[in-house]
Amino acid sequence: MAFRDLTVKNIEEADIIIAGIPYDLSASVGKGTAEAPKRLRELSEYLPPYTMGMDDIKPLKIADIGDYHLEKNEESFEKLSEEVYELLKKDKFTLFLGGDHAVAISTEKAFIKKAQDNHKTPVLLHLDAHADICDFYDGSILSHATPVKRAIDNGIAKENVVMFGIRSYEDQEVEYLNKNKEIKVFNANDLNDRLDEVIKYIKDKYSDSKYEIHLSFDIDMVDPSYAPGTGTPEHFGVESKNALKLVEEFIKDLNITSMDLVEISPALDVNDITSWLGLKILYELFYLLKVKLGK
Ligand SMILES: [Mn+2]
Repeated sequence: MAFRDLTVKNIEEADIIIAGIPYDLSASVGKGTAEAPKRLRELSEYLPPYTMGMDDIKPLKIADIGDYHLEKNEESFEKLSEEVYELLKKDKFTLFLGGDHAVAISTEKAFIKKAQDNHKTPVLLHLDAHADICDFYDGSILSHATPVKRAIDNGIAKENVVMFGIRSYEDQEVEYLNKNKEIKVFNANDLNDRLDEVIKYIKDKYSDSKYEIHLSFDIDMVDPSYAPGTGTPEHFGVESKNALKLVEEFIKDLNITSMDLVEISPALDVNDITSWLGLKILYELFYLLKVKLGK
């Protein structure tokens, strides 16, 4: 049973929701991320529901609703976005397991709409080695290099897009980021060398309850020595413990209501260490969500 000792059948009884989006038709170099939801579920059967600090995660109840279907055309991305929007209306923390980063085009569109319904200001925290702010990439607007640009097109204000761990840029991204300085970019060195400062900046800016926040976590933000199983590895990345601390602090103190975990490729992995890294991070976050929900 996936997510051992944590799952319930009924969404209404669940504290948080998990959905897979096994799609990798837009990855440019290495592929295989479509297998990640399945592999993460398989490995989770072996992961005991305790944190590093021996805290019991079991009071947190998870509904794993299975996988969404996505094809490489605009209709399919639109349909997924509508399905995700219906799911987000349940008003429970929702975790999407990709898939390549293109899946966030749909999840973020749904998130923006739902935040606006709630009269909240949507915020996107983009954790990645890459800015993913191309307008058009590999002949498509629906690429894993375009989700942040699509989120802006779909109504998120540029000053409410923040990037973490970035260390690789296309020409068009450099041009766009130079022209739009309100998009804050922290590179991998910023996180490794002054993590507390970065965390404080974000908490000072986004702790107000008027914000609703989506966390998009591309595993390639983490250094490839910890996370080799990904299609576009970039060296000099974020240390795994710094990645953990960053997302822990965000989940603890910010109004994050949805999250993507994307770009894990089991086929490119070594002894599943990248999938395990994703799962270990998720389980620490599950515990923090449990505490936050008063369970
Ligand atoms: Mn990405």
